[in-house]
Amino acid sequence: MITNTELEQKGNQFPNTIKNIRQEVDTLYFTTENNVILELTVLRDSVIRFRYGTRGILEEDFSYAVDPENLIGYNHLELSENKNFHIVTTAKLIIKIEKISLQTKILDIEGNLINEDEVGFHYEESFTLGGNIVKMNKRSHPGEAFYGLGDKPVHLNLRGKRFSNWATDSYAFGKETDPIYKSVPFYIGLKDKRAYGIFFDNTFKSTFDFCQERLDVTSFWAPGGEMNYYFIYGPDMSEVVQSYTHLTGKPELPPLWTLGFQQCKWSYYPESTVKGIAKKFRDLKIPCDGIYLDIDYMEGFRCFTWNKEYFPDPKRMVRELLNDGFKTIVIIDPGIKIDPDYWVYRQALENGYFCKRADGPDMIGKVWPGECAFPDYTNPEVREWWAGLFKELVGEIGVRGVWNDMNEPAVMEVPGKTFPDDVRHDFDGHPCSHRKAHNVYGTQMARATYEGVKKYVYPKRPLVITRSAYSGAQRYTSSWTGDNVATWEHLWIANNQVQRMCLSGMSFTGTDIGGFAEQPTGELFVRWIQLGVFHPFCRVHSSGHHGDQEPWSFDDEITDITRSFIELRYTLLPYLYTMFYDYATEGIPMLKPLVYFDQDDPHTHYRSDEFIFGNSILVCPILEPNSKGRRMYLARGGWYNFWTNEYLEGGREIWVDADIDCIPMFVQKGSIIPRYPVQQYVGEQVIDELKLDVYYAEDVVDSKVYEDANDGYDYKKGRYSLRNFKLRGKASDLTIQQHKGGTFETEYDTIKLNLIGLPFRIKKIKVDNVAYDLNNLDKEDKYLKLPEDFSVVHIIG
Ligand code: MIG
Repeated sequence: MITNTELEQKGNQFPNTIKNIRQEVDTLYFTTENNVILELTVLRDSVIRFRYGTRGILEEDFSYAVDPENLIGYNHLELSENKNFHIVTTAKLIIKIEKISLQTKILDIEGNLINEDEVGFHYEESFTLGGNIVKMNKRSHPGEAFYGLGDKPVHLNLRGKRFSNWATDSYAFGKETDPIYKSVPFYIGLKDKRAYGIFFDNTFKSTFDFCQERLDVTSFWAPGGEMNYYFIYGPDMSEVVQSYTHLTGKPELPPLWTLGFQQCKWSYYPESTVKGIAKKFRDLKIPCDGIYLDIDYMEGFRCFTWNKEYFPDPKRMVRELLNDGFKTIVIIDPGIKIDPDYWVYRQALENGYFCKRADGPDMIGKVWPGECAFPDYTNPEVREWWAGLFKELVGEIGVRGVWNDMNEPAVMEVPGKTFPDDVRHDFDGHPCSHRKAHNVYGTQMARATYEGVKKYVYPKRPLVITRSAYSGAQRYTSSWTGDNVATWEHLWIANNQVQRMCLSGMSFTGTDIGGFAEQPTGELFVRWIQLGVFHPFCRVHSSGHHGDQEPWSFDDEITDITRSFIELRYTLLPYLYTMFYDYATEGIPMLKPLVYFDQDDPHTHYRSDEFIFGNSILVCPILEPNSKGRRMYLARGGWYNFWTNEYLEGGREIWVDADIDCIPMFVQKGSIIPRYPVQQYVGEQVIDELKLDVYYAEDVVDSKVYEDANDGYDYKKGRYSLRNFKLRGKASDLTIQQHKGGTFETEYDTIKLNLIGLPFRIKKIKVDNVAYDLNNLDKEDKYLKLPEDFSVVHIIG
């Protein structure tokens, strides 16, 4: 027998001595004697790309995740050498490349070691599949902590564990199930108070090992493609996350109603049921903005059709729901039913838009409609066609949002629950197998959907929700965490997942509140609502056969508490919207894990229950039944109990009372929290005043409120209102300055200040240098009423 022993037995191969260096503007090429190339690009002083080729070859450069326009702007780049190393110096980093091994060390500009290769880049040639298995080993240090990686349903700190990234339909997944729906090959390391990030932009099934196999090594690898990673330096975790989000893209502002409450079910049908649910929300005065139609609205699960028996006149229904403030969102799956009489199937077939097997036939698999074929969304022409399919659904019928499910892609009754590896994809002109395209399939579907919804919902803004995602998906879509379960453990998972997604560039995420599978008790439901109203995407969803899961499905007490928390969310809409504005403009995560908030405090490194909602509200969910409160860690700094206004110094564990109608919640001193009145849906009322809850601090604290027309694109032409506040507190006075930007005129002309925690009795107030009649303060329920365009208010004790 003849065997190719050389190819099969080479094992791990390592770069050897550097023989040649070449520089092209911001990029350096180091080539070794055995023909390994390291392409090192300085994107920013603190963002360096490392890319390795073997046999002297680099692949054609292409990424779905990275937005190339975001990659400019370093201040300094210098190449030097000493006996053992070539040295690249930027304004923030020193990168040493060892001459005999190509191994790298990265130091900050003061010379502190941030990250270094252990054996560094190595590879194995893959005879069976072609190309290389590409590998990277980094040295890890005791106490180094790791965060990120998308939707992993585990503790925030990833140390001691190994994970893979391969989008997987994971019905009723559990704590530690891996992988699940999303692939975000980005992690953050925190060592000696300094944070850095590594984004391994490789779409194959990558694996990350955080000191599990070897206590002092973190490694990552993939069975194909290139070793291609971005090193992102902080030293603050916030800078790492913002740079990563900048690199992989930020979303546009969503319409404000998508931050309102959303009610979903598998499934609400027929029309009378949908209407009945909507009416009940209004009758019970529980605010709600979005109502969702799951797969049963379609004719035999054919996308872009309606079951006319259940929904005889969808356009009328959607309009009537809208008249009552409900926006309709429908599900669209990737599987297209094989049916020669079905126009969507025929169009795709005739144009060759379906994914094909290696030998030519279409990829056929079973999903809800039965046997289906699947559009290849990695083909730009297919995406354009797909976008056009939303013309009737969105443009004519008036659907406002689309929910993409099953896009891992999920296939029923087959091993692996997805496409076989040999399926072919266009990959935007870089043809490849499913091994490479699998993890981006869902994102490219959501992207095509986004383009369609955006076009036909114009001049309004679109909403897309996806289950599967790869890094960068946040540019097009929001997401939810898939099929969770109505258990207390899943409430813990939900809390960790949404925080993790926020650290991973995908803030606009929520969980199926109450649990998708099985049925929650009223108590679990209400504890989940109490957490869910603080998640950027806030939707109740559940599977039909497990009973009802509307706010009124339990008992009156649960209904009342649920209402009060949904109302709380609606009063906080301007705060949420401002938070989204910071995310959309600067990549700031909407929720901040405690470690992000205060990485210098080691107590935060293993904390995951507590998080910061926006910039200044610390929330800690109740995660156990029969609780009257809980112990929690109050982060360092000064905090006011949201419910009692009691002031506490943080940096310690405390017991907090929180009976069934309460969640532990604290506001950071110096904050100004904007509030709207309760509305049953966004736009129900003219907002005739903005309330600002002002939490006194003997300090100088900045805050802001962003507002615009809540929908549409006028804000891009400057028609927004951005109020920047500077609070200055002293022992016996408090001043608040306002600086207003943008040309949007808010509807209200009054701002009402609610002063909390003032350590002195007010003797005098001046508004833009005019004395304010203190008698009014008593009349106005202790609120200080100011013209909305005030410049400075001075409160004197
Ligand atoms: O195979 O459309 O995660 O939210 O309700 C199940 C029906 C398909 C899975 C989604 C879930 C949705 C359900 N879908």
